[in-house]
Amino acid sequence: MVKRKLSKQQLRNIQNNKANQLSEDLSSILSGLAISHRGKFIEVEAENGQPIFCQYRQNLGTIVAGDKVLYMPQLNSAYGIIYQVLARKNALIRPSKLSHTHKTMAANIDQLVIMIAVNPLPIEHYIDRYLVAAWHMQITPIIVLNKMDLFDNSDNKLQLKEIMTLYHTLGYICISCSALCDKNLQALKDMLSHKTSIIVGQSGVGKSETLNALFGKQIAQTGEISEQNNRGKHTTTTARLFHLDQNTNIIDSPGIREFGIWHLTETDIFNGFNEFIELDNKCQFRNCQHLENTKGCALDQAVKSGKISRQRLINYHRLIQEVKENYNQW
Ligand SMILES: Nc1nc2c(ncn2[C@@H]2O[C@H](COP(=O)(O)OP(=O)(O)O)[C@@H](O)[C@H]2O)c(=O)[nH]1
Ligand SMILES: [Mg+2]
Ligand SMILES: [Zn+2]
Repeated sequence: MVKRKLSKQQLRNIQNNKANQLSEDLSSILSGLAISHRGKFIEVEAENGQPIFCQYRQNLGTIVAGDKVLYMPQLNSAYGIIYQVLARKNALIRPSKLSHTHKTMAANIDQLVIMIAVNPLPIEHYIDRYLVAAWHMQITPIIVLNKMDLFDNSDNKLQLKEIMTLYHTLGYICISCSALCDKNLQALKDMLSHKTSIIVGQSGVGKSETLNALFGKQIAQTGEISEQNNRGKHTTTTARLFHLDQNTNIIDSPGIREFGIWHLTETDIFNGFNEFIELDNKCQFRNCQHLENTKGCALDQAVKSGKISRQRLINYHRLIQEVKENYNQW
Protein backbone atom coordinates (compact mmCIF):
# COMPACT_ATOMS: atom_id res chain seq x y z
CA MET A 1 0.00 0.00 0.00
CA VAL A 2 1.33 3.43 -0.95
CA LYS A 3 1.72 5.67 2.06
CA ARG A 4 0.15 9.03 1.46
CA LYS A 5 1.70 11.98 3.14
CA LEU A 6 -0.86 14.02 5.07
CA SER A 7 -0.86 17.78 4.79
CA LYS A 8 -0.37 19.86 7.93
CA GLN A 9 -4.02 20.91 7.82
CA GLN A 10 -5.14 17.28 7.58
CA LEU A 11 -2.99 16.40 10.60
CA ARG A 12 -4.46 19.32 12.54
CA ASN A 13 -7.98 18.16 11.65
CA ILE A 14 -7.26 14.65 12.86
CA GLN A 15 -5.89 15.97 16.14
CA ASN A 16 -8.87 18.25 16.65
CA ASN A 17 -11.24 15.38 15.95
CA LYS A 18 -9.46 13.21 18.48
CA ALA A 19 -9.62 15.95 21.10
CA ASN A 20 -13.33 16.48 20.42
CA GLN A 21 -14.00 12.77 20.67
CA LEU A 22 -12.15 12.60 23.98
CA SER A 23 -14.03 15.50 25.53
CA GLU A 24 -17.28 13.98 24.27
CA ASP A 25 -16.32 10.71 25.97
CA LEU A 26 -15.37 12.46 29.18
CA SER A 27 -18.66 14.33 29.28
CA SER A 28 -20.53 11.03 29.27
CA ILE A 29 -18.58 9.63 32.23
CA LEU A 30 -20.78 9.35 35.28
CA SER A 31 -20.21 8.28 38.83
CA GLY A 32 -22.32 5.65 40.50
CA LEU A 33 -22.52 3.20 43.38
CA ALA A 34 -22.14 -0.55 42.89
CA ILE A 35 -25.20 -2.25 44.37
CA SER A 36 -24.79 -5.91 43.53
CA HIS A 37 -23.57 -8.48 41.03
CA ARG A 38 -26.13 -9.59 38.50
CA GLY A 39 -24.67 -12.43 36.49
CA LYS A 40 -22.08 -10.90 34.18
CA PHE A 41 -23.22 -7.40 35.08
CA ILE A 42 -22.88 -5.07 38.00
CA GLU A 43 -25.99 -3.21 39.02
CA VAL A 44 -24.89 0.37 39.45
CA GLU A 45 -26.99 3.09 40.98
CA ALA A 46 -26.75 6.31 39.03
CA GLU A 47 -26.60 9.62 40.85
CA ASN A 48 -30.30 10.13 40.15
CA GLY A 49 -31.01 6.84 41.95
CA GLN A 50 -31.84 4.88 38.81
CA PRO A 51 -30.27 1.45 38.33
CA ILE A 52 -28.10 0.77 35.28
CA PHE A 53 -26.57 -2.59 34.49
CA CYS A 54 -22.92 -2.28 33.61
CA GLN A 55 -20.30 -4.49 32.09
CA TYR A 56 -16.75 -4.20 33.28
CA ARG A 57 -13.30 -5.16 32.14
CA GLN A 58 -11.63 -8.01 33.99
CA ASN A 59 -8.54 -5.90 34.65
CA LEU A 60 -10.56 -3.75 37.06
CA GLY A 61 -10.48 -6.60 39.57
CA THR A 62 -13.45 -7.43 41.76
CA ILE A 63 -16.22 -4.89 42.00
CA VAL A 64 -18.41 -5.28 45.07
CA ALA A 65 -21.42 -3.72 46.77
CA GLY A 66 -20.41 -0.35 48.16
CA ASP A 67 -17.81 0.40 45.49
CA LYS A 68 -17.89 3.83 43.94
CA VAL A 69 -17.40 3.54 40.21
CA LEU A 70 -17.09 5.65 37.10
CA TYR A 71 -19.11 4.33 34.19
CA MET A 72 -20.20 5.32 30.74
CA PRO A 73 -23.71 4.70 29.47
CA GLN A 74 -23.60 3.03 26.05
CA LEU A 75 -25.21 4.78 23.10
CA ASN A 76 -28.46 3.16 21.96
CA SER A 77 -28.33 0.67 24.79
CA ALA A 78 -29.72 0.36 28.29
CA TYR A 79 -26.35 -0.81 29.53
CA GLY A 80 -23.19 0.91 30.68
CA ILE A 81 -19.52 0.12 31.00
CA ILE A 82 -17.60 0.58 34.22
CA TYR A 83 -14.13 1.76 33.49
CA GLN A 84 -12.85 2.73 36.91
CA VAL A 85 -13.36 1.70 40.52
CA LEU A 86 -12.57 4.60 42.83
CA ALA A 87 -10.17 4.08 45.74
CA ARG A 88 -11.82 2.20 48.60
CA LYS A 89 -11.91 3.41 52.18
CA ASN A 90 -11.84 -0.24 53.21
CA ALA A 91 -13.10 -3.64 52.17
CA LEU A 92 -14.36 -6.73 53.95
CA ILE A 93 -12.18 -9.55 52.70
CA ARG A 94 -12.02 -13.24 53.34
CA PRO A 95 -9.54 -15.73 52.03
CA SER A 96 -10.79 -18.44 49.73
CA LYS A 97 -9.31 -21.91 50.18
CA LEU A 98 -10.48 -22.98 46.74
CA SER A 99 -8.87 -20.24 44.71
CA HIS A 100 -6.03 -19.41 47.13
CA THR A 101 -6.95 -15.77 46.78
CA HIS A 102 -8.94 -13.22 48.68
CA LYS A 103 -12.62 -12.76 48.16
CA THR A 104 -13.82 -9.22 48.61
CA MET A 105 -17.33 -9.14 50.04
CA ALA A 106 -18.16 -5.44 50.22
CA ALA A 107 -16.43 -2.06 50.28
CA ASN A 108 -16.58 1.33 52.00
CA ILE A 109 -18.19 0.10 55.19
CA ASP A 110 -18.58 1.93 58.52
CA GLN A 111 -20.09 -0.80 60.69
CA LEU A 112 -20.06 -4.57 60.88
CA VAL A 113 -23.33 -5.94 62.23
CA ILE A 114 -22.53 -9.41 63.54
CA MET A 115 -25.81 -11.22 63.76
CA ILE A 116 -26.29 -14.26 65.94
CA ALA A 117 -29.57 -15.91 66.88
CA VAL A 118 -31.24 -17.90 69.60
CA ASN A 119 -31.43 -20.60 66.96
CA PRO A 120 -29.14 -21.76 65.37
CA LEU A 121 -27.04 -21.50 68.51
CA PRO A 122 -24.03 -19.21 68.00
CA ILE A 123 -20.60 -20.66 67.48
CA GLU A 124 -18.50 -18.31 69.57
CA HIS A 125 -15.36 -18.27 67.49
CA TYR A 126 -17.49 -17.01 64.59
CA ILE A 127 -18.15 -13.86 66.59
CA ASP A 128 -14.45 -13.47 67.34
CA ARG A 129 -13.52 -13.85 63.68
CA TYR A 130 -15.75 -10.94 62.78
CA LEU A 131 -14.55 -8.86 65.74
CA VAL A 132 -10.96 -9.31 64.59
CA ALA A 133 -11.97 -8.36 61.04
CA ALA A 134 -13.74 -5.24 62.32
CA TRP A 135 -10.70 -4.28 64.36
CA HIS A 136 -8.48 -4.78 61.32
CA MET A 137 -10.76 -2.57 59.21
CA GLN A 138 -11.06 -0.01 61.99
CA ILE A 139 -14.84 -0.12 61.87
CA THR A 140 -17.43 -0.48 64.62
CA PRO A 141 -18.78 -3.97 65.28
CA ILE A 142 -22.31 -4.37 66.62
CA ILE A 143 -23.39 -7.75 67.99
CA VAL A 144 -27.07 -8.44 67.42
CA LEU A 145 -28.84 -11.41 68.98
CA ASN A 146 -31.92 -12.08 66.84
CA LYS A 147 -34.97 -14.32 67.28
CA MET A 148 -35.56 -13.21 70.87
CA ASP A 149 -39.17 -14.39 70.47
CA LEU A 150 -37.72 -17.91 70.80
CA PHE A 151 -35.62 -17.08 73.86
CA ASP A 152 -38.03 -17.99 76.64
CA ASN A 153 -38.55 -21.49 75.30
CA SER A 154 -34.91 -22.02 74.42
CA ASP A 155 -32.74 -24.63 76.12
CA ASN A 156 -29.74 -22.40 75.63
CA LYS A 157 -30.80 -19.39 77.65
CA LEU A 158 -27.82 -19.59 79.98
CA GLN A 159 -25.28 -19.94 77.19
CA LEU A 160 -26.84 -17.08 75.23
CA LYS A 161 -26.82 -14.85 78.30
CA GLU A 162 -23.19 -15.69 78.92
CA ILE A 163 -22.23 -14.83 75.35
CA MET A 164 -24.01 -11.50 75.42
CA THR A 165 -22.62 -10.62 78.87
CA LEU A 166 -19.09 -11.52 77.78
CA TYR A 167 -19.10 -9.26 74.73
CA HIS A 168 -20.94 -6.50 76.53
CA THR A 169 -18.33 -6.57 79.31
CA LEU A 170 -15.59 -6.39 76.69
CA GLY A 171 -17.07 -3.08 75.61
CA TYR A 172 -18.81 -4.12 72.39
CA ILE A 173 -22.20 -2.77 71.45
CA CYS A 174 -24.66 -5.63 71.99
CA ILE A 175 -28.36 -5.60 71.26
CA SER A 176 -31.05 -8.26 71.12
CA CYS A 177 -34.06 -8.16 68.85
CA SER A 178 -36.67 -10.15 67.01
CA ALA A 179 -37.09 -9.50 63.33
CA LEU A 180 -40.25 -11.55 63.23
CA CYS A 181 -41.96 -9.88 66.21
CA ASP A 182 -40.58 -6.40 65.61
CA LYS A 183 -38.85 -6.30 68.98
CA ASN A 184 -36.13 -3.68 69.55
CA LEU A 185 -35.78 -2.98 65.84
CA GLN A 186 -36.04 0.77 66.32
CA ALA A 187 -32.93 0.66 68.53
CA LEU A 188 -31.12 -1.23 65.78
CA LYS A 189 -32.36 1.22 63.19
CA ASP A 190 -30.99 4.12 65.24
CA MET A 191 -27.59 2.45 65.40
CA LEU A 192 -27.49 2.03 61.64
CA SER A 193 -28.55 5.58 60.87
CA HIS A 194 -26.21 7.70 58.72
CA LYS A 195 -23.80 4.81 58.19
CA THR A 196 -23.06 2.06 55.71
CA SER A 197 -23.32 -1.25 57.56
CA ILE A 198 -22.95 -4.82 56.44
CA ILE A 199 -24.90 -7.56 58.17
CA VAL A 200 -22.89 -10.74 58.55
CA GLY A 201 -23.39 -13.99 60.37
CA GLN A 202 -24.15 -17.67 60.00
CA SER A 203 -26.74 -18.64 57.48
CA GLY A 204 -30.24 -18.76 58.96
CA VAL A 205 -29.77 -16.25 61.79
CA GLY A 206 -32.23 -13.84 60.17
CA LYS A 207 -30.11 -11.28 58.32
CA SER A 208 -32.54 -11.01 55.43
CA GLU A 209 -35.61 -11.17 57.67
CA THR A 210 -34.19 -8.29 59.72
CA LEU A 211 -33.70 -6.24 56.57
CA ASN A 212 -37.28 -6.89 55.56
CA ALA A 213 -38.48 -5.86 59.00
CA LEU A 214 -36.37 -2.70 59.00
CA PHE A 215 -37.65 -1.72 55.57
CA GLY A 216 -41.20 -2.74 56.35
CA LYS A 217 -41.39 -4.68 53.10
CA GLN A 218 -39.97 -7.74 51.42
CA ILE A 219 -36.69 -6.58 49.92
CA ALA A 220 -34.50 -9.60 50.62
CA GLN A 221 -35.34 -13.24 50.18
CA THR A 222 -35.43 -15.30 53.36
CA GLY A 223 -35.10 -19.03 53.76
CA GLU A 224 -36.36 -21.68 56.08
CA ILE A 225 -33.92 -23.38 58.37
CA SER A 226 -33.85 -27.02 57.43
CA GLU A 227 -35.42 -29.13 60.17
CA GLN A 228 -32.73 -31.80 60.25
CA ASN A 229 -29.63 -29.86 61.10
CA ASN A 230 -30.84 -26.40 62.05
CA ARG A 231 -28.53 -24.97 59.45
CA GLY A 232 -29.87 -22.23 57.27
CA LYS A 233 -30.05 -22.81 53.57
CA HIS A 234 -28.11 -20.35 51.49
CA THR A 235 -30.69 -17.93 50.24
CA THR A 236 -28.64 -14.80 49.61
CA THR A 237 -25.98 -15.56 47.04
CA THR A 238 -24.31 -12.20 46.63
CA ALA A 239 -23.99 -9.12 48.80
CA ARG A 240 -26.46 -6.37 47.97
CA LEU A 241 -26.67 -2.78 49.14
CA PHE A 242 -30.00 -1.29 50.21
CA HIS A 243 -30.80 2.30 51.19
CA LEU A 244 -32.75 2.46 54.42
CA ASP A 245 -32.96 6.20 53.90
CA GLN A 246 -30.94 8.79 52.02
CA ASN A 247 -27.97 8.53 54.38
CA THR A 248 -28.23 4.97 55.60
CA ASN A 249 -27.02 1.96 53.65
CA ILE A 250 -27.27 -1.67 54.65
CA ILE A 251 -25.54 -4.50 52.85
CA ASP A 252 -27.05 -7.97 53.12
CA SER A 253 -24.37 -10.61 52.84
CA PRO A 254 -24.60 -14.22 51.80
CA GLY A 255 -24.34 -16.89 54.48
CA ILE A 256 -20.78 -18.08 54.79
CA ARG A 257 -20.03 -21.48 56.29
CA GLU A 258 -16.90 -20.17 57.88
CA PHE A 259 -15.50 -16.69 57.69
CA GLY A 260 -11.74 -17.26 57.54
CA ILE A 261 -9.30 -14.59 58.62
CA TRP A 262 -6.06 -16.45 58.11
CA HIS A 263 -4.87 -13.85 55.65
CA LEU A 264 -4.19 -11.69 58.72
CA THR A 265 -1.00 -11.89 60.77
CA GLU A 266 -0.75 -13.40 64.24
CA THR A 267 -0.23 -9.88 65.59
CA ASP A 268 -3.39 -8.67 63.85
CA ILE A 269 -5.33 -11.48 65.49
CA PHE A 270 -3.83 -10.81 68.92
CA ASN A 271 -4.67 -7.11 68.64
CA GLY A 272 -8.20 -7.96 67.52
CA PHE A 273 -8.83 -9.47 70.97
CA ASN A 274 -9.14 -6.14 72.71
CA GLU A 275 -8.75 -7.37 76.30
CA PHE A 276 -5.42 -9.02 75.36
CA ILE A 277 -3.73 -5.80 74.28
CA GLU A 278 -2.84 -4.59 77.76
CA LEU A 279 -1.16 -7.96 78.38
CA ASP A 280 1.02 -7.66 75.28
CA ASN A 281 4.71 -8.04 76.21
CA LYS A 282 3.76 -8.86 79.80
CA CYS A 283 4.65 -12.57 79.52
CA GLN A 284 7.94 -13.68 81.03
CA PHE A 285 9.31 -14.99 77.75
CA ARG A 286 9.36 -12.95 74.57
CA ASN A 287 8.23 -15.75 72.29
CA CYS A 288 5.46 -16.91 74.65
CA GLN A 289 2.73 -18.80 72.79
CA HIS A 290 0.18 -18.08 75.56
CA LEU A 291 -0.70 -21.75 75.97
CA GLU A 292 -2.39 -23.03 79.10
CA ASN A 293 -0.07 -23.49 82.09
CA THR A 294 2.87 -21.78 80.36
CA LYS A 295 5.28 -20.47 82.99
CA GLY A 296 5.10 -16.70 83.30
CA CYS A 297 2.34 -16.29 80.68
CA ALA A 298 0.34 -13.16 81.44
CA LEU A 299 -2.64 -14.40 79.44
CA ASP A 300 -2.71 -17.75 81.20
CA GLN A 301 -2.57 -15.95 84.54
CA ALA A 302 -5.36 -13.61 83.44
CA VAL A 303 -7.54 -16.60 82.55
CA LYS A 304 -6.81 -18.23 85.91
CA SER A 305 -7.66 -15.06 87.82
CA GLY A 306 -10.85 -14.63 85.78
CA LYS A 307 -9.67 -11.42 84.13
CA ILE A 308 -10.06 -12.82 80.64
CA SER A 309 -12.42 -15.53 79.47
CA ARG A 310 -11.00 -19.00 78.85
CA GLN A 311 -13.26 -19.33 75.82
CA ARG A 312 -11.75 -16.22 74.24
CA LEU A 313 -8.24 -17.60 74.67
CA ILE A 314 -9.37 -20.91 73.15
CA ASN A 315 -10.91 -19.03 70.23
CA TYR A 316 -7.72 -17.01 69.82
CA HIS A 317 -5.63 -20.19 69.59
CA ARG A 318 -8.02 -21.64 67.07
CA LEU A 319 -7.59 -18.62 64.81
CA ILE A 320 -3.80 -18.60 65.25
CA GLN A 321 -3.74 -22.29 64.35
CA GLU A 322 -5.60 -21.53 61.13
CA VAL A 323 -3.07 -18.84 60.27
CA LYS A 324 -0.23 -21.32 60.79
CA GLU A 325 -1.94 -24.05 58.78
CA ASN A 326 -2.66 -21.75 55.88
CA TYR A 327 0.57 -19.78 55.96
CA ASN A 328 1.98 -21.46 52.87
CA GLN A 329 -1.07 -20.63 50.81
CA TRP A 330 -0.21 -16.94 50.62
N1 LIG B 1 -38.79 -16.99 65.19
C1 LIG B 1 -38.06 -16.17 64.43
N2 LIG B 1 -37.65 -16.54 63.22
C2 LIG B 1 -36.91 -15.70 62.48
C3 LIG B 1 -36.54 -14.42 62.97
N3 LIG B 1 -35.78 -13.82 62.02
C4 LIG B 1 -35.68 -14.68 61.01
N4 LIG B 1 -36.36 -15.81 61.26
C5 LIG B 1 -36.52 -16.98 60.36
O1 LIG B 1 -35.27 -17.64 60.22
C6 LIG B 1 -35.13 -18.14 58.90
C7 LIG B 1 -33.84 -17.62 58.27
O2 LIG B 1 -33.94 -16.22 58.09
P1 LIG B 1 -33.13 -15.45 56.99
O3 LIG B 1 -33.45 -14.02 57.14
O4 LIG B 1 -33.31 -16.06 55.64
O5 LIG B 1 -31.63 -15.77 57.47
P2 LIG B 1 -30.27 -15.33 56.80
O6 LIG B 1 -29.70 -16.56 56.18
O7 LIG B 1 -29.42 -14.88 57.95
O8 LIG B 1 -30.53 -14.23 55.84
C8 LIG B 1 -36.37 -17.70 58.15
O9 LIG B 1 -37.29 -18.75 58.14
C9 LIG B 1 -36.89 -16.55 58.97
O10 LIG B 1 -38.27 -16.35 58.84
C10 LIG B 1 -37.01 -14.03 64.28
O11 LIG B 1 -36.76 -12.94 64.79
N5 LIG B 1 -37.75 -14.95 64.95
MG1 LIG C 1 -30.08 -14.05 53.76
ZN1 LIG D 1 1.92 -15.63 77.15
